[in-house]
Amino acid sequence: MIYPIPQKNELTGKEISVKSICLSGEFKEIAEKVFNDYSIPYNNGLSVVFKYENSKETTYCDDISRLTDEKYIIIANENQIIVKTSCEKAAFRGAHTLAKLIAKNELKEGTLTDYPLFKTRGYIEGFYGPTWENEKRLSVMKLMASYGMNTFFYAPKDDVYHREKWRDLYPKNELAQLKNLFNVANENYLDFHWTIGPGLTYKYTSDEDFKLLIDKIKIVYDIGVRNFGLLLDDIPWDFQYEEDEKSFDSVVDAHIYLVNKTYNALKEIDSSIKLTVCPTQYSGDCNEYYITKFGSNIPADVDLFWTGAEICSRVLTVQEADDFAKSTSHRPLYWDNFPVNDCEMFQEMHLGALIGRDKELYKHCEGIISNVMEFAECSKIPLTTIADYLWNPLAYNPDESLKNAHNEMLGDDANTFFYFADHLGVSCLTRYSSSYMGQVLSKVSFLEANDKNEEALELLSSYISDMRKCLTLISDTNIPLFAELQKWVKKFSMCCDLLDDIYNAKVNPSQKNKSKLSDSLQKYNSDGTILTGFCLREMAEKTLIKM
Ligand code: LTM
Repeated sequence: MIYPIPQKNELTGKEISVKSICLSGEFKEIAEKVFNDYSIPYNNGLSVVFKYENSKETTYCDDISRLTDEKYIIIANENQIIVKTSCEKAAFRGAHTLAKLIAKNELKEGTLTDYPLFKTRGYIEGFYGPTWENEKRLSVMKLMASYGMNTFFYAPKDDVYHREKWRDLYPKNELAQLKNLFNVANENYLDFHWTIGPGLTYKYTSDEDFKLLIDKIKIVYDIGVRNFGLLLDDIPWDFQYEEDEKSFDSVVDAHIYLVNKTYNALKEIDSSIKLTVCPTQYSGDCNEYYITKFGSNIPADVDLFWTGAEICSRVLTVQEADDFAKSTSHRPLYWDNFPVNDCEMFQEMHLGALIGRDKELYKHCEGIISNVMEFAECSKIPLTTIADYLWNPLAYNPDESLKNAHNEMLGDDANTFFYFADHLGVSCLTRYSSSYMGQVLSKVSFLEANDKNEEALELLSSYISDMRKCLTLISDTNIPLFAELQKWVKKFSMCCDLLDDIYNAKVNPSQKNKSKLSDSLQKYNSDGTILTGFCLREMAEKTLIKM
């Protein structure tokens, strides 16, 4: 199985074993770059033609009744493979799929027709906390593009030039970095959106502030960016300046005024500019005064961010998307606050798969943009599942997608890593975690209840040994993913000690072992880092009671 799961995979004939290929056709160069990334030789081998075709077959998706520039068709037989697309972006997508099929030895004769269901699929660096290093940004971009995402929003709350010092221009170096980021996004067919959040200090009645805002946007325009965002989230609900207070009936009127003025100024610079806005009320029931008035009074082609019923929403539903569209005249562009773990979520590590988003949501919204964690490597795991869901929500299976994400990140170590990842599923999407540990510990209790103590101890001991192997693996801070996880690794180490003490207390219920278990339980509980579910504490407490 390859991810994201293609829409119509009818490659069901004879297996085609490919050692190397020979690329030709209009999009040969794009394909070459992709095949390079998968280390598949592309000079002497099976003929693969990346063919330009602008027809209904290559641009129209019947089941969603819309045109797309991301559709591709792979026609494979043992003598030749043809990839038909109408443009570069679609060729890039087709090349990734073909390369994955070849790399996994899954290529067969037949036809594969593929396109995404959600129109806008991406992520936003929009969290509070240390901004991502540029290298990390580039690496996440490449991976997400290979999973079919098409959008990146630049909005780090702690980039001072984005929010706190929005009036200041980027120093030369930082602007050059931004340009590099924009270029890499382009190379990977990701729409790059640069955003600004002036609302902490912006004076709505000030011509000077407006000029500063547009001048700053112009500088980013000059490096090539054409998509902009005006973010008014997490700013005061009352006016900061007397003049504003006198001039506007309410905050929403000032925000509408600013959005329209900005929109008109940007369209004057270049009519192709795209504007996205984040309102100050960005979650709720959709029928509140602010959001209804805001949405109804800004241009129809301005995309409107919405995080759902809550700031970090457990579910995103078709019903709510339709309610939003009815009251704001805009289909929501979801700013999905998963996997982000900033602010009060700082003790959690959100490594689970995306769940709780309706399968049919793609028909009712502009798209989904996921807010990431300050931990870039860690973010890749949930983001990979998000990319899968966004490409093909109808075929999306969270458990299988998560397994693939682990394989993508860890290769052969994925099975060992599982013993740790089992505990990192808690987030706004679910409070349920440690599902495998729960199964093992309840089996241990069951065996004990049936007087099969030896079997119970054997099972516990073998589980502890797997956990210890995992601990050795994840303690290697040379691996970037593990380096980011050290706070949770420390707690995992305490968890292994606690399991050892439970085991020893069961084997020898002495006073010494009792107090050791009691101490390590206390130590484990007093560390605020969130790791295992209740099953571990329950076993420790029950063991103590029995002693
Ligand atoms: O969600 C939005 C629109 N804004 C902020 C984000 O920047 C922040 O990362 C998340 C999660 O804490 N919550 C917000 O309110």
